Amino acid sequence: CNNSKGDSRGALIVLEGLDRCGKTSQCSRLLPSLEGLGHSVESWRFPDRNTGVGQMISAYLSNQSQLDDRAIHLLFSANRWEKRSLMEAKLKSGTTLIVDRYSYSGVAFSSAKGLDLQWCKAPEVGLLAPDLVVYLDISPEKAAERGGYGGERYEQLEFQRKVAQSYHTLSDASWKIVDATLPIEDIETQLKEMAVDCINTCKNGKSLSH
Ligand code: DGP
Ligand code: NA
Ligand code: NA
Repeated sequence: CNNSKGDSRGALIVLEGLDRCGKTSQCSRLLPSLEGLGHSVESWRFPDRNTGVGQMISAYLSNQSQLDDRAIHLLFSANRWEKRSLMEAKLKSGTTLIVDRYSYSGVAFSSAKGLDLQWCKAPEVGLLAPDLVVYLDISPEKAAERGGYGGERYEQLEFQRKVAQSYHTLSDASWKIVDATLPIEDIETQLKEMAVDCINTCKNGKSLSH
């Protein structure tokens, strides 16, 4: 397709799912595979634990600090906001971003604690909208069997069951659901195909939204 404006942008591709669903491995496989096709790609993740806010989040997740449920919710959101302008610049310059967790994690994990869904969504309004959301689908029970959880705050079966319900509530028809129990190569093939389609749509002029 001919993009006469010459301003082709990168795609914002988000992977979501329960802890131990395999997102992180898939993100790291997708990166070189898209680069191999000649695309400019970066792999990002939220929470980004490298910032000051990210360090507070990390301390909370490893149970080194206690925070009010709403306070930590807003910190997770702030952690996305502090990366927003860089995210926009990267996308506009033509770089595709593969993002391991985004606003949906924010809403799914906090609403699983019983916080009001609309209250959880509010601080996410105005962040860049993903071009593609892929949900790596696994039951909480199967996820828990996978080599055990790492011991962080949310890695408990009962809680993950609630997170799964929240994701189910949040998901819409635009989400691509991938069976996370398939062989790792099969998941990779599906993801690559979806990502390439999405990158091409964005290149061909689909505008960035929020
Ligand atoms: P990860 O680094 O992907 O393992 O994420 C760390 C944990 O934090 C994981 O259990 C998911 C959870 N999480 C990720 N983003 C958010 C968020 O925005 N809000 C809340 N409450 N939890 C989140
Ligand atoms: Na985790
Ligand atoms: Na969406």
